[in-house]
Amino acid sequence: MVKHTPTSVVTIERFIIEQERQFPEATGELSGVLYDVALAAKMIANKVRSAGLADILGAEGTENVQGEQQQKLDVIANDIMVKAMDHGGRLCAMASEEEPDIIQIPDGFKCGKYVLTFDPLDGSSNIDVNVPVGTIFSVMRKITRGTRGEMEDMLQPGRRQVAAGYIIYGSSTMLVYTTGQGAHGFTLDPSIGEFLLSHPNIAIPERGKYLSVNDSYEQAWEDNVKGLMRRYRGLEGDRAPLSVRYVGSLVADFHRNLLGGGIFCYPANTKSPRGKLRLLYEASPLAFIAEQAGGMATDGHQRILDIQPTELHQRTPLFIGSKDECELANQMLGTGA
Ligand code: AHM
Ligand code: MG
Repeated sequence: MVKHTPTSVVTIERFIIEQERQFPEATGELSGVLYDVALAAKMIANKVRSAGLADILGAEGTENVQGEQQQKLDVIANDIMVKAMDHGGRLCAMASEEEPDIIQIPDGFKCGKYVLTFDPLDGSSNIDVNVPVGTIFSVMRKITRGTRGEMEDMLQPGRRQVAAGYIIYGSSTMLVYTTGQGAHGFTLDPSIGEFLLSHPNIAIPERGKYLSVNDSYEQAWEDNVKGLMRRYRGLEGDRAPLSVRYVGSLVADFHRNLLGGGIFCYPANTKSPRGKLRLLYEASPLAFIAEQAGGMATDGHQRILDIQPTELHQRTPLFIGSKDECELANQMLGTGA
């Protein structure tokens, strides 16, 4: 008989199954949602890789060589997500940053017990200049009684997430996710089309190295935000300055700071009193990952995961990353926590 030696290659599928085994009552439905997200990620990665060819093969609104109309990549990514997720029988509804209303499961398909919210292509304005973009997702349990998903199912605080993650389409494609048992990263091996475990149990350094903020908004910041940024930059003489790094793609900025230590800030300003980023599609899922990695996420007054959403496309100020830096944000902006 052939004897198998233990292998160090762990596919995302194997990892999800092994994590699930720790819960004998699990039905496999959540695992199914995660596989489908991983499949959608591979399909989006494929489109992102050929994005630079769009002008050669036909710009938006024109026909490509196959005679098909070209679409914007964020619309393509949204369609891929919806089509990969709507027929598995595990979701009862979805919501996307790209669509105004709840996306219902089409008639004829089974409705499941989870809802999914996602930003299909975050940072998509960067596509034209070949800068990393990402997909962000969040899974929550349905709480209403009927078969279809309702607004109430979507508007749950982030602490109720059962899974969340992101995919970064960078020099390699990586998927990072959590189900509340740590944050784990997988790198896509394009030669075999599999996500392989590359970053188990990610731990964000307690002290940050990087500051990611768009300081062209400085004039529109409140004084306490200006003061906080001076502290991060070491201008008050009490801390070593953080190095400034700002891609302008949240996923890319968050990912760097998660691995290297640092804080991403998108404060409120007088023009955008609730900031820019969306609670359900961006802040909450990344906050779940940050906390699972030992970091924090706050709006400056309260924990992101404790915010009760009141509308689907709600925005929130966001300070996310290493613990020391987030605590300083809380101290200077409001709670003193
Ligand atoms: P998007 O979801 O429309 O792509 O916008 C979100 C993006 C984030 O990826 C990024 O952090 C932020 O917008 C950058 O905004 P700004 O240009 O105001 O700094
Ligand atoms: Mg976005």
